[in-house]
Amino acid sequence: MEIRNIAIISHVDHGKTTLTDALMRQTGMAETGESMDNNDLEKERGITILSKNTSVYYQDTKINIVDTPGHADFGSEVERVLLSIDSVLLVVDAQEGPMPQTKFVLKKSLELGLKPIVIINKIDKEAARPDEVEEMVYELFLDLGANDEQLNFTTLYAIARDGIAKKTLGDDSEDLTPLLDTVLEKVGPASGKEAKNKPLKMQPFNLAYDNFLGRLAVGRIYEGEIKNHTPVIIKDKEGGYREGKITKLFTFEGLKKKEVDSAQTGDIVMIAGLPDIFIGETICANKDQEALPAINVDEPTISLNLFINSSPFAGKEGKFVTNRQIKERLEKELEVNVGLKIDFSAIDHYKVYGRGEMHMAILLENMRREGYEVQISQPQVIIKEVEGQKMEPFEEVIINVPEEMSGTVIKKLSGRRGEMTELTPDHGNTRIVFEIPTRGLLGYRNEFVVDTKGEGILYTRVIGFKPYAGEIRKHDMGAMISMIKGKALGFSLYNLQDRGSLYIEPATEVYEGMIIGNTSKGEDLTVNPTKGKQLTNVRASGSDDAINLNPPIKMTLERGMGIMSEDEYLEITPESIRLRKKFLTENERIRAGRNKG
Ligand SMILES: Nc1nc2c(ncn2[C@@H]2O[C@H](COP(=O)(O)OP(=O)(O)OP(=O)(O)O)[C@@H](O)[C@H]2O)c(=O)[nH]1
Ligand SMILES: [Mg+2]
Repeated sequence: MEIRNIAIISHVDHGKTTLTDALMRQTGMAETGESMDNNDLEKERGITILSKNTSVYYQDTKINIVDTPGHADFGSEVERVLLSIDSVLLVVDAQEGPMPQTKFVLKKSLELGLKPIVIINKIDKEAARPDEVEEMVYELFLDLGANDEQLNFTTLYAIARDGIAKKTLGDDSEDLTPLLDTVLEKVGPASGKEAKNKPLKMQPFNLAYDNFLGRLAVGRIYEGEIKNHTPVIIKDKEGGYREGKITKLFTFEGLKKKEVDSAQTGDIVMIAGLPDIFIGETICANKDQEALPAINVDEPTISLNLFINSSPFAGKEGKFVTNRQIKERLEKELEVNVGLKIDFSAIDHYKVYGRGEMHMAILLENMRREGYEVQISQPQVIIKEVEGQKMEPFEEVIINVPEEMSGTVIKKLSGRRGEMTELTPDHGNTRIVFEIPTRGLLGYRNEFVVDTKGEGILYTRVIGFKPYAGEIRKHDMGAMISMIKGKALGFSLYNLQDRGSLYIEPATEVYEGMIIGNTSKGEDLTVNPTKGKQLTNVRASGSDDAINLNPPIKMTLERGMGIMSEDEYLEITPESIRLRKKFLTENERIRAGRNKG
């Protein structure tokens, strides 16, 4: 049977998974309602976090499909996938047009010599402008240096949600047949005869984990055949090799994995039995074979310290709270989370290194769902030294805001050592592009939302390490800190809300040292949120319910990571996310402050 290997790529939310699901449904590989986004967090957030494999059969051909995540924090994962497939479906929203991540994934694809098939999706949207968007995509191909062959791309129009693809906008197609036909026509078979007769060569581009089987590797067979229960040689990036044995072998079929005895050249398989296998190594039949070109995994850019929860409320909500339980969980994470690094050497914490705030937040969110309690320190940018020079990660920030807000945005980013590289009008809005140290960007997102009244759009993407940009002064928000343990009362919160924005609502249990809000003045303020009503202050109906409280700013993982200061911890439990001072009493904080100075 012939094989085709493709990946679906796009900016976040443009419809990759919806399209993949529809392809599976129409080829009989999945039922209505089944989706590639199948872990809880993906379902809840409505985004793809991990790239995943499936395959469908069409006209006696097996089409392996990798559905990739669109969020920029996972960009390096998409890059790895692109090395292992033969073509991509580039999905572009018919209203939004090409967005920052469209550009990134297209650029990588073109550099690798792939010939994308373009799918203008969501043509059913009221504000869809497929012709205009097609033109914009063409411009983007040009800008990115596409060669003639690549420029001559095929465009399809789709309503992925309804499982429809068309070759021209006027077609009355009712399913995805035009897309499947295009794939067979435009994407070359995964291997020729020559490769088939060679000894095995396969390369993992992803990892997975199974409680019984241990680490699993997902990879493409470039040459020869892979057989279950056979010994193999693993060639590493340093030119060394080690021995191993395949103990289980799977191919992908719809949403399932199918256990097989052997698989052919060109196929994408998942194997068990190699507990120390890593991305980009070459699995082959004998040690004299040449290794495939290595696949690089991008380095982490930020780090944070992870502790056992030491707050006065520790252990109240979590099932797993001990050092040992947390360590085991983190070790398990390393089996699959390729961009993550963890240093276990410190006595009182684990140092976790990741690719961005979202990347870190997903790990922590998964842990709290599973019943873990932890607390973390403020995320820090990784600074390294290369040939005597201090280097730090930089990001490209692409912003779209109403014109009148652009001044504030430019001023803030410039103040954080950003350099503007583009400023263009965009349909009544302004498009602003900055290059800025990640350090300057940490915590900016929350300010951006406030400054642009929620109307601005902000995308960021790591572009690599560059020379250290010098000191960045950020004006820290002050914290409103509870001086007491107890239940917050509406009456006290009402009085406090003039002095800043609150993170809690009435009846929230608080403890001494817990941060219940920020202060507009910018200085820390210790308060009592549990104070009862004083008779002289009773007004109107006088009941707590009648008090007009502003809705609190809900503390989330990402918000907490963004606004926390160096002398604070974020406490993360299955039920709650609380910000607290490292030193819980005011006396301790004063003493610590003195010692520092
Ligand atoms: N109107 C309309 N909405 C669509 C269409 N296709 C997908 N959507 C919606 O767009 C949203 C995002 O779809 P997904 O398939 O999750 O997007 P994605 O590209 O996989 O997103 P990430 O994996 O997070 O990058 C969902 O709410 C879909 O229902 C379409 O053809 N028309
Ligand atoms: Mg998706």
